[in-house]
Amino acid sequence: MQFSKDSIYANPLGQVAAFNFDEAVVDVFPDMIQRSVPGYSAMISAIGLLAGRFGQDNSYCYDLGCSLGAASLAMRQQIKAENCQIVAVDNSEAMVSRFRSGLQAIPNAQIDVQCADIRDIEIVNASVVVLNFTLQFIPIEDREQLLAKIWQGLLPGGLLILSEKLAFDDDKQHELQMDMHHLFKKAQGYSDMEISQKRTALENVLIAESFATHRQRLSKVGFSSVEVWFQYFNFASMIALK
Ligand code: GEK
Repeated sequence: MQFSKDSIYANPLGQVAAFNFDEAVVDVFPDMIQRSVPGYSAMISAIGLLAGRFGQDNSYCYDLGCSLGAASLAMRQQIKAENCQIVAVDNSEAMVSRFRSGLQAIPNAQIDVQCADIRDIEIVNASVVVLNFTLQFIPIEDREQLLAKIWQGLLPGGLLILSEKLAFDDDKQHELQMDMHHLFKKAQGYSDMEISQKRTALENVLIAESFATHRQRLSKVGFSSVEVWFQYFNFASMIALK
């Protein structure tokens, strides 16, 4: 599949429109996420390993907000359980159609790709649920209900992997981590203007919360244990056990 280098915000834009996962973003998505999310590849590989460990026979593994399916494909490689099916869901038509065409090159991937809002789907008989940088795009008021639905759909011994950009309650820490992320993006070749225009585009679209807030909400809906297993500046991935 052909993808391009991300230069969406490389030229000055009079008015920066709110970020949205359209065709233009899909065209550059692998490059964009790799150069914007510190540790992205490491997290994707580990999601595969976790699914290999937690995937149960005759169950589903959900990849919610799957984009082009990186987490689904990593899980597919590692799951050894019998009849353990992957359901990948995204509400961006552009993402879903590109993911589906990529899958044609991988016979027997057996990933059920659905175009839907993850707030509207049923979650049943799940051994693994992945929210890899997706919850941050769901309005805050809808997050608890979505996580409660996931908890209910998980089997005993089930696992939720929740990766998010984090906010920090301490202002100094928050500034430092944001600055370090800025430096990370500069080191990946983004200019100050690109970084700043992307930040504007994401304002009110990506709403980050602190680990304490995530942990509290996950516990409230029923998860028995929540820990961070990976963090690189203000990007973290948590595992929540049913
Ligand atoms: C990866 N997980 O490569 N319903 C369904 N999908 C949604 C919704 C929603 N309500 N809101 C946003 N999305 C991927 C990366 S990207 C993260 C995930 C990023 C989808 C949206 O269309 C996009 O594809 C994805 O969530 C977020 O492991 O770009 O920072």
